[in-house]
Amino acid sequence: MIGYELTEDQAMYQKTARDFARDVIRPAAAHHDETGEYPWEILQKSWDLGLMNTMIPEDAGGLGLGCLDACIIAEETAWGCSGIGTAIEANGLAQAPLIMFGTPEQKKKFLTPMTEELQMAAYCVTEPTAGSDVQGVKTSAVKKGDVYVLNGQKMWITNASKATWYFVLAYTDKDKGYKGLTGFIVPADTPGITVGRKEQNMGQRASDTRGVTFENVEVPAANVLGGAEGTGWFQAMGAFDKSRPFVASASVGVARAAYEHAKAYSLERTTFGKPIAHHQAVSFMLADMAMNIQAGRHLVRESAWRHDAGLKNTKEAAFAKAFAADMCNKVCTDAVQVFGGYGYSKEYPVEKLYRDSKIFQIYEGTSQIQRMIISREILKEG
Ligand code: CS8
Ligand code: FAD
Repeated sequence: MIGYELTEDQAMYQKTARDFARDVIRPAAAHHDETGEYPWEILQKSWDLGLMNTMIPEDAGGLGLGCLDACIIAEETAWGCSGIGTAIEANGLAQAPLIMFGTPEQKKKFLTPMTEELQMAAYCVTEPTAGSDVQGVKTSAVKKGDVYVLNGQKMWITNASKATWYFVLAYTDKDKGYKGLTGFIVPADTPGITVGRKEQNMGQRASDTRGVTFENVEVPAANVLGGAEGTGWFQAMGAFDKSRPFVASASVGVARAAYEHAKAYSLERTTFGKPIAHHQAVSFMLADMAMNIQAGRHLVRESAWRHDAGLKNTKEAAFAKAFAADMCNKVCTDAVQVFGGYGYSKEYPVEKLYRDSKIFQIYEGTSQIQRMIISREILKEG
């Protein structure tokens, strides 16, 4: 049976998130875009409403919501401002390896406090010389007695300077290839950690992106995620199967915002004696936007549904991520087009959405890498 209706609970999360995005996030979006100021107050309100950390399991004190629920919320939050949305969703990404692979003790130690007060976390995988090629990371962890000593440099880390703890991927045995990678939970105040300057990004400027350096950082063996060396690769990749659907959903939210602005403007702006919405070239742009946003949303929901059902969703998560990111970029470009000269101005909302959209084709695996994943998965199917 296929059902497209949201459950009562999902409709409630959607409404809560939609109202919050309209009343709290959107009015503050331009300020955070201009200043790059981290949106602490908004995050606190979002935490108070239960819109953050939604997938923390009930036995660790959380709501234990599914990936589909998180996607429904992420679309709304990103509709309000995807820079603020990314700050929120980065917690979901950092928590994903712990939720999926952490021991009960690790979940209690690092996830439960996030249900008791506002805390941020970060997922530290990318390095200055290795982004798409995760096996190319150089960070190492050497066991010395009861601790591992971490050395290396991570780059482009969302929430880096705000996080209480990091998920860090490091080699414990380089000779074993990806089977020599281990995941660590590292408290951010551990001596030897240095956080870099805030990157001045093109879009999503409310979000905090920085490098993080680990210099002889001692991490207790108890913080090896899942308790076993050599399982980090599967933790890092498994996390993407959970996070790519909600990142894709954020792209749908940004595209929806751009479409709504374009549609409203096209009904107000007149040329040649009629609203531009009634010129077919414009109305077809709007039609394509509406159609592709809906297609993206369906891919998001199917990929998240599979994850929640315990089915492998690597291919579907990549479908959703690639399609929604590319779709969002096209919709935002066309929204600028519909606005004409005004679309190019910072005084009008679509300029920000256009800048914000670009990162969706880069982070969480580029659009090229998603196609690489899809092609591998479909060829395996025979
Ligand atoms: O390198 C992998 C990859 O995913 N690259 C992209 C990296 C990426 O997405 N980075 C994002 C960083 S986080 C971020 O940007 C955050 S944005 C800010 C927050 C936003 C709000 C949340 C790759 C390209 C998929 C794989 O590379 P390869 O080195 O070629 O490895 P493979 O040969 O494909 O795989 C090796 C083995 O691992 C198995 N595998 C691969 N993927 C999976 C998943 N689940 C389980 N197992 C997996 N997903 C694969 O089958 C191989 O197994 P074999 O038995 O060896 O055949
Ligand atoms: P590269 O891997 O060097 O790729 C450069 C170009 O080559 C891309 O177009 C890519 O698609 C293409 N390319 C590479 N290999 C292939 C191939 N085999 N076939 C075809 N094309 C290829 N990382 C984290 O770990 N945690 C975070 O929280 C995080 N947040 C981020 C926030 C922002 C704002 C940004 C910009 C990045 C963030 N990242 C994060 C890193 C992000 O995931 C990487 O930037 C991304 O995966 C690409 O890696 P790269 O920048 O090294 O590009």
